[in-house]
Amino acid sequence: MASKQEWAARLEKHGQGHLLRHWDGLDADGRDALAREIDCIDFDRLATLVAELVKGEGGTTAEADLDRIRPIDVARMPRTDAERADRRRAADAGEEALAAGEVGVVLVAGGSGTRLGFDGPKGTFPIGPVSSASLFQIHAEKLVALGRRHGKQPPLYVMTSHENHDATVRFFADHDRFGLDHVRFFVQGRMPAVDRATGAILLSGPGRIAMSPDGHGGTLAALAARGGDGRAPSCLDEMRELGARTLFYFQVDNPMVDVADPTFIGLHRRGEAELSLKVVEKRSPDEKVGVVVELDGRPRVVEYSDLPRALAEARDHDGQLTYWAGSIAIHVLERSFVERLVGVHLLPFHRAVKKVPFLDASGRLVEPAEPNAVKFEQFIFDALPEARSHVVVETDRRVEFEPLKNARGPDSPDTVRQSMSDLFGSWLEQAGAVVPRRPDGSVPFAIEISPLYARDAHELKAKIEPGTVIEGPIHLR
Ligand code: UD2
Repeated sequence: MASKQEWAARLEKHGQGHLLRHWDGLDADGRDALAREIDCIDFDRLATLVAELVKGEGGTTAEADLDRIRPIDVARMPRTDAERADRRRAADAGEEALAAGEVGVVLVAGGSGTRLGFDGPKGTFPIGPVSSASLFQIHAEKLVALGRRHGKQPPLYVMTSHENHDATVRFFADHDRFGLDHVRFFVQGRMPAVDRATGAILLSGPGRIAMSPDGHGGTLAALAARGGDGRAPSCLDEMRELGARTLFYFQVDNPMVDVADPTFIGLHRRGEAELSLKVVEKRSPDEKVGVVVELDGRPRVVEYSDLPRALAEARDHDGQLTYWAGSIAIHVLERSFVERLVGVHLLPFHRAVKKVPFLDASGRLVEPAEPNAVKFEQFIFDALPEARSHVVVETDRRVEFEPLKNARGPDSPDTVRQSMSDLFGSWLEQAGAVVPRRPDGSVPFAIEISPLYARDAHELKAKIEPGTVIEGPIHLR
């Protein structure tokens, strides 16, 4: 290992010499661990990011001229019989791909979930309205159900972070992997957090750098990285080996997601797309979803925090939001697209101003009351302009989107459980059951249908006696 002097020379060149401030008090293991962390940092790239995103005013390194954005073409919800039949044909194509084992599933679960205030990986949060099943269980059982329907269960790849990896792996092991045939966990990369005033890297302990996950854009590099300390094949290699060429990507926080939705996969393939997105009509200008737009003829997602108010509020002559297409972070990607980008195209970093506890010069741990730090994150949807072709598909939020973000208020356990119960209530109604409704259309008690019981309204129909009256909380499993 290099000596303190050698590390110091390297760090001082980048104005980060303070990282060795507590070196002398560390034992050999502590020094080794700190040196390894330092060694992982690309200081030249960090210096550029600090100049642009900490000392400069840029929202991203690839700040676009948003004056030139235009609405994008979207495959809207089918409204006619012909359109519904066309979606059915797309679903057939997607089902063929699933039955042929050509689909892999990527679940991103590396976020820290600070807004939810839950201690543990977000995927372990008990969300089932009746059963308290975890987010992970609900997602996994959808895959098991798909496997039963199509004869092949798509392999699942779960992205974790350094912070939650062990707990996530343990959770799946404790639950016999929820019946999954093939699940692999891969850890995303990290970036150091820096002081928002000076750009100095923060220490979280005498021998520890304040690192945080590098955003879900880190998925691409993490899929390409070799596993098992460099001895195992990368996830991409493994997918190639398995014949999985189309990847369904989704976020852990939305239990309503139609995992490996055949219609979406079919539309993506028919459009010979490299990256496709699902969108919903934004509820209001300030809903916290990125919008899918066109910029200079190329597709792009503009994150909600980057969209100027005037554009967010712009309306067409019919009163609809001009930029209505809200991304719900459900994508389909070609594996070959990921392979083409990795190592060649670096996604831009965005800045997130956050509260990060840090060691001050005297070695005292400070819990800041105000955001003191900048974290750097990549977003997967920044790969969109690189795609040779894309498809944007509208879906119904009542069927597919209610994310768990906050402890209370919007996007909280209460709203998520209610939306799940409402959806399952409508499945029961489609199957001929009678379900009470409040005046606002919501169901008055918890309803849950395990993916293993029925994967959708159509599957449920075969199991429900028409005219069945649902009188109270019910869990079909
Ligand atoms: C994300 C989208 C937003 C909208 C919304 C829908 C971004 C920047 N914005 O908003 O446009 O689609 O979701 O719900 O994505 N994650 C990781 N590693 C990381 C960071 C995040 O795996 O380093 C995962 C995280 O576990 C979660 C997902 O990515 O599953 C979304 O992260 P978030 O909750 O921070 O994103 P949010 O709500 O700002």
